[in-house]
Amino acid sequence: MKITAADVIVTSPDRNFVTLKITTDEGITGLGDGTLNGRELAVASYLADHVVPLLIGRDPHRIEDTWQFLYRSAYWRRGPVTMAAIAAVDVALWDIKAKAAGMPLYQLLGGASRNGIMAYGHASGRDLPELFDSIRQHLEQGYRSIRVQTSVPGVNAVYGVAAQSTDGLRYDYEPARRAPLPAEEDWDTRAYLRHLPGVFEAVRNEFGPELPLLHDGHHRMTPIQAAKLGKELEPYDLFWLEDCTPAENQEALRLVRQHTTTPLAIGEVFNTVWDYQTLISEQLIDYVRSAVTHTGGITAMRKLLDYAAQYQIKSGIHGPTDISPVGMAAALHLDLAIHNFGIQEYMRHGAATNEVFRQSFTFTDGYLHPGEQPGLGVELDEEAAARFPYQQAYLPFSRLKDGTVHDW
Ligand code: KDG
Ligand code: MG
Repeated sequence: MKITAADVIVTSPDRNFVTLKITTDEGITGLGDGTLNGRELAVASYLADHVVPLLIGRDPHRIEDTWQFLYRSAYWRRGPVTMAAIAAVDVALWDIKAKAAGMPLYQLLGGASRNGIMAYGHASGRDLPELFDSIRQHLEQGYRSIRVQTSVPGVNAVYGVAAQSTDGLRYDYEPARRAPLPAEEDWDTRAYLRHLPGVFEAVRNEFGPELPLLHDGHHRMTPIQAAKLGKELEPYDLFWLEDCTPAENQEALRLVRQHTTTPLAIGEVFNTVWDYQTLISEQLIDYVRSAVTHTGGITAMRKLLDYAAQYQIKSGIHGPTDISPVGMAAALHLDLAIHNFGIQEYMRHGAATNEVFRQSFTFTDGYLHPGEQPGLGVELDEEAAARFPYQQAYLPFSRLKDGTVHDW
């Protein structure tokens, strides 16, 4: 089999997505996701200008060789743009291989290790009544694990609180904003640290001890602040505390870990196994948060998660709406196959996205399943995609009260 064409499709149904479609001389096609929120066109150019010419004529079955060739022959290594581009190629090749085999992709990864994939959804509210309503809505939609994000008194706009998006410019389901400039948000870590434990106490009192609860600190704390929060949240038995510090400093997690038994999840902004080397080998985290889309695809994620498994660290694959249905499907096949599965993030895409990307996965009683179609189980409707051209969009950023830029 030979690759005869590779097309980069940028579409913006509910938000921007970058999709690579690889076509072969046997008529089998494969899809890969290369979406990098707020920097989509950089990946589209990396693919179209630098990678597509290298793919034509290659044997699509040589997935490992193609991965190593793209990673090593570029000379310049790692980074979110490069690794998203490699991921798009890798996932499209796995899609082709599985379609050629006539099997759903998870079968090629070793077959199912479980019946379904436990997923968590994003509940949020400006105050407790609104937060409780949001949790109830998620339970009604079938979620059995819930991420809890809340406003902080004195702070106008907080990451993850959907009801605060009142400017009409944000996407429905995530914080990026269709506009020529990023939105500015405010932040006060001390106010957040005072407020959050009380919110979790109230949620536990209302919803009982069994419901798995998660929280995302979104990189905003120093190590000692994160240690304090982790310790104060211990009575509320979190499933995980995510991104408590900006973890490009892996050593910072040693300090957090010394002080708290709250499980820690990190890695949605990482893109290779090297970003986790200290975190995994010293058992400083409990869950790997990388996205298949941002970490070099299934080939690289499988190796990363196998490495994590040696240290009893589990998966918690990134699955917000900026991961396209193609990237989500790739995650679901991997989730089903690996032994050290932990949990899968699942935000719902909007109706327009579901029209562009036809999917075969199911969500029943808290569990996702990728379905039994050969390949990934996702089809791209290119005519529908063409109706939604790219729109410039940015993630917000934060400033402290005195005007200092802070981690968003
Ligand atoms: O593009 C940025 C989002 O993917 C990120 O803000 C979402 O933190 C996030 C999460 O945990 O889903
Ligand atoms: Mg996060």
